[in-house]
Amino acid sequence: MTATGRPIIVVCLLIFAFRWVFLLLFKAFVNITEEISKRRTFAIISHPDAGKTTLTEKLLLYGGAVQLAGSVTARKNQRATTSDWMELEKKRGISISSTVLQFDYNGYRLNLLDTPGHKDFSEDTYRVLTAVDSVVMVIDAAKGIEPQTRKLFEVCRQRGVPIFTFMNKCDRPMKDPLALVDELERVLGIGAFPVNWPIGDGFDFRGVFDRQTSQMHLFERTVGGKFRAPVSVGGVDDPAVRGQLDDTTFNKTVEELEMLETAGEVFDDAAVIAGKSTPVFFGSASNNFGVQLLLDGFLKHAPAPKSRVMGGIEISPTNPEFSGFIFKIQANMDPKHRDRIAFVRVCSGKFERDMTVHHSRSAKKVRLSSSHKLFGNERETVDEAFPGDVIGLVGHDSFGIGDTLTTDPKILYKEIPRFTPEAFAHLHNPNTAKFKQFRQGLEQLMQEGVIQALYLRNSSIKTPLLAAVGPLQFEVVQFRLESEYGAASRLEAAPWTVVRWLPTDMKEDDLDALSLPTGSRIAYDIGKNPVVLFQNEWSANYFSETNKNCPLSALPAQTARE
Ligand SMILES: Nc1nc2c(ncn2[C@@H]2O[C@H](COP(=O)(O)OP(=O)(O)OP(=O)(O)O)[C@@H](O)[C@H]2O)c(=O)[nH]1
Ligand SMILES: [Mg+2]
Repeated sequence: MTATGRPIIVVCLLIFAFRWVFLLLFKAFVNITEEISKRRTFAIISHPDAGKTTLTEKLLLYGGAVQLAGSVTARKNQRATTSDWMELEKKRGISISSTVLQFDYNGYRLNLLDTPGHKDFSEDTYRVLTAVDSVVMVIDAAKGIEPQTRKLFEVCRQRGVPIFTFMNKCDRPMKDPLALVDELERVLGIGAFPVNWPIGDGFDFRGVFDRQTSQMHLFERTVGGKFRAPVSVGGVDDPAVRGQLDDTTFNKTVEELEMLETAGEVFDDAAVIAGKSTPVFFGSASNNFGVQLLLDGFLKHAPAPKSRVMGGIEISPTNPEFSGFIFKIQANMDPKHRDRIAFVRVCSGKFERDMTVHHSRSAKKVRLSSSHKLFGNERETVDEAFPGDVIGLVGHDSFGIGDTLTTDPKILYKEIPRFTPEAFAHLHNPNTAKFKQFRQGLEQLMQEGVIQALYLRNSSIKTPLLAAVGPLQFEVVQFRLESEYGAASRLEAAPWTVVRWLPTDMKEDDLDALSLPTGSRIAYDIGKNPVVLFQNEWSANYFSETNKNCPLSALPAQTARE
């Protein structure tokens, strides 16, 4: 036998001896690839009140995940939606915190994240955007693109996230649909392809024309939009469909459709996946009009989980090593279980309950025994999860937002954005007997990233100065302290609106030597990094003029360097 022939025989013998191992590995690879192809993980985003929670609710109804949609208006009767489950959300009728809902539909596993629209809660929304593979952008068809939608869109564009657009509230007098599509292109600078087109608007909104199948979908209203809307479908010339429309509505729709056809744009899947073009759907979430078409159209074109690039290394979802990162922490979701859930987006490999992983923050090995699939504030034990899935882990106090969990310690995700606080206040405990609950509640809310704590330098005040992105977050803190920890609190406004971080290597003497504008104060963040609090931007600029050797940063040094 030749010398070159021998190694080949050895390899063949090895393959034969370990054929079961190879077969098992191959099967596992096929299995994970198949599971990934079924996953669609997306967020619903928009300006406040455009109808995100209503749409979420209706997607659950059409996805078969709930039998009866809990209408948002029904909150008055204390019946909450699945998505807005917090006490304060029910009371105020606005979303305060993002919600994860996992359900199966048509062979897909959907991980849907409903986000809050208000800018004071945008930190939560932005974190969610790191965990999804696509978004549905909801626009109030009467208002067009509103400021917060534009900001969120920018974040999606920077991340290259594919965007699907739902023009909602077509049952109300709306802007001209051609003008709405034009606005997407002009204001957001993105290509827009209307997948369907509204037939009539306001009270005369009758349905939509599906441009991909050339079918008219005429809907019937159901009481309170609780059940799926009955629909009759037919071509433009179908007499049964034509007979249901008045001449004006019919002619206007046909005319607009002809104009769209003349423009000659075609659906470009690659442009959608690259985030350069958005498919546009029209409808009315509260009336269930166009929801099914949105869901089916979304699933047809939305991407499955893809690779993530971290520090120049591409981590494929099919990588056999498990990895994921924590993008949200929330305590007391279920009054029956007063515990804390860390939300993990699985990025690669297979998650198995009881597995041991490397935890990036502590650099320790941890066993993940309490894992859950989430549906609003309801949870169910989950034994395995695949890339794209969002799971909830309970019982790990050392977990923080941004942490990576992985079986390969070389993988480290740095996905989570940080925000500069713009609202400041002191929070006092008026009831000394409740000191423990007050402190425990505050610590928990800080871990969730709802607020940050700053400590004024040379101050006799013991309570920390709280810093938040917007003042509504203070309201949430006070409400949650009271309802979840039984601790009342008193808020005292602070005079600052701007915080800037100083170089971390500054010594106490250096701080003494700084020339501070009137009304400014030095403080320390939770990591003992020095900051300066200013009354306004002007004051911060003045500081930079007078302290030329002391650069200011809008974020702590570590984050700013990343
Ligand atoms: N007429 C009409 N009203 C709607 C429609 N969809 C939602 N609404 C109403 O719009 C209001 C806001 O709806 P939400 O779903 O709470 O809006 P949201 O975008 O989740 O709001 P935030 O989460 O607070 O930003 C509610 O009163 C809904 O009933 C619709 O299709 N037509
Ligand atoms: Mg909402």
